Amino acid sequence: MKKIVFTKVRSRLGLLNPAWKEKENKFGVEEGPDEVLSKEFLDSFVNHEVIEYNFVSPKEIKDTEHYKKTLLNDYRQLDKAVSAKVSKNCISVFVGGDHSIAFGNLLQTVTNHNVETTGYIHFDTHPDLNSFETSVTGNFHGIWLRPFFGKSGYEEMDKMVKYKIEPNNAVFIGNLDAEEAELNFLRQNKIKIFQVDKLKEAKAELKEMVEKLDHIHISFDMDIFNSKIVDATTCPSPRGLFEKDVMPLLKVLSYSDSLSIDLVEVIPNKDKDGKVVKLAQKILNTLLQNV
Ligand SMILES: [Mn+2]
Repeated sequence: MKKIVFTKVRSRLGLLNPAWKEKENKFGVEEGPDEVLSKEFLDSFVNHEVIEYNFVSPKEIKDTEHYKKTLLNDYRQLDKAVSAKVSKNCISVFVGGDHSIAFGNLLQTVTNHNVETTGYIHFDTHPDLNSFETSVTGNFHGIWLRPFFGKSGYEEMDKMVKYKIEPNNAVFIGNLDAEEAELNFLRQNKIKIFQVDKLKEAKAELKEMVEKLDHIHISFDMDIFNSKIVDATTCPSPRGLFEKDVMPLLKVLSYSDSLSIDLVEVIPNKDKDGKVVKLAQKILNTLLQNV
């Protein structure tokens, strides 16, 4: 049985300013990891280990330069802590926090696995592919993925990413709500996007990837779901998907021999009846059912 290393990243550092299309800052996404990875949930996995890491609060940030330096420093520290425990043969699961914490896990993936035979599956309403130049908000939660495909506009950060993901091995799933610069970047790199009307095709594509590739990294943002079922998240999505759309795809992915997973953007203090936390746990359980 493979060891699962769960990393709790208590962070909302990806949200320096109110999120895109949101009027004000929301607080509490940094409390997501402790609710999703409750003791009861963790105890159901026999062979597991837990790493905990707290990021600097955005309240401490003075200006853009300070923001970039703080991000760099936090990700270097996090990388040190995680590298000591995660290897090629483990399943690394990062739970956030805002989506940018996934930078730390994907860094592990491209370092520990051969990128030529690694697939990247992004479940999200947003592509997170802005650069520091094109981002309207300047928030790293909309930029973090860019260095894995191109340049983010912050060289030091880009240098941390030693191997890029093959655009051919990347798939985006969700009813995208994206900025023009991000859509252009996706088009230029010919990255496949599957919205709700193409989920049959998505399932076939994921099946092929599971068979063909040695490793699959799944980055799962809870805002892929319709705001009717998930509103306890930073950017609720009125056009988002439902459980019946997403679960069959996760089942297919659970058959991969080697996985790494991010689960992000749960805000417990807005989740009055605990439904969103339960759904987040169900997603992890579905992906990890064959471990
Ligand atoms: Mn998102």
